[in-house]
Amino acid sequence: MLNLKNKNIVVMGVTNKWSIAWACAKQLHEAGANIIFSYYGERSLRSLEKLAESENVTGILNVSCDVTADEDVEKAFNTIKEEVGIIHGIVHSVAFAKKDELAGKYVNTTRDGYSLAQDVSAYSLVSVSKYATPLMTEGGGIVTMSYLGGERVVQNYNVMGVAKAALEMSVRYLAHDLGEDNIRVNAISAGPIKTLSAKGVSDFDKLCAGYEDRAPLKRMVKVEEVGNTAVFLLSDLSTGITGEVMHVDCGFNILGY
Ligand code: IMJ
Repeated sequence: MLNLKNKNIVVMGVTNKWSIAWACAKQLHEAGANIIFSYYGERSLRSLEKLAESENVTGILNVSCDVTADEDVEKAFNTIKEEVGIIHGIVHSVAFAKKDELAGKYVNTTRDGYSLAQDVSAYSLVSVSKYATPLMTEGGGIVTMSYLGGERVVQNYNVMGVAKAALEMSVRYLAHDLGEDNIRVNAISAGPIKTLSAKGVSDFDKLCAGYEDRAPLKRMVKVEEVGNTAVFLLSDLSTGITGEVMHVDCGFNILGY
């Protein structure tokens, strides 16, 4: 049942070998899926080409997609339609906020910084869903990445936390809309992972140390565990699950202290 053979899955958001999107692609590939990568910028394309060679996970298509422009999202999915035909799943692993707004006080968030974070990190899922669903004629799954800072205050997460709150609520509204087409929409709320996006975060090492002490499983979550959950949520083992935000965080979110 956990077999994604002949399933075409779009993976958005690989920038380097630490990317959560890359871990998802590897696990999906191992489960038999055909992967279509969407990338943003030449540097990410070169990363994808290098990774394909070194880790033997080659996409059936690499397509450029700037998620902040509807025309570009539309164009990307038109290309996918022409080259591949139908798709069965999407991994949306895309987020961005200005670095200086991921430190200090949330009250100092600028209007521009707020819209940028919302645009790239939350609205992009809506736009992608709109242009991708016409290709999902056999039903399918959409999975996005969230974080605990979208439900509770996590120091420095600030404007990204508010974007993740919007993203998680979009998951529910999209699940409601797309259910009739047998398209399921879910989020994975991953524990902290040392990606490039996390490395610059102030006090990240301190946060990790506290995590290993306090999380029920007494360790950090592995990026492969997030990838495996994406496989599950895109497979027929999870056909009853939609609109869900699934914590893959070694249990950290249950703590009340
Ligand atoms: C990010 C910022 C502050 C605290 C944080 C994080 N904690 C964790 C993260 C505690 C775990 C990583 N995370 C969950 C993210 O969603 C990161 C998003 C992000 C990171 C950057 C860094 C570089 C940059 N812009 C960014 N935009 C989004 O310029």
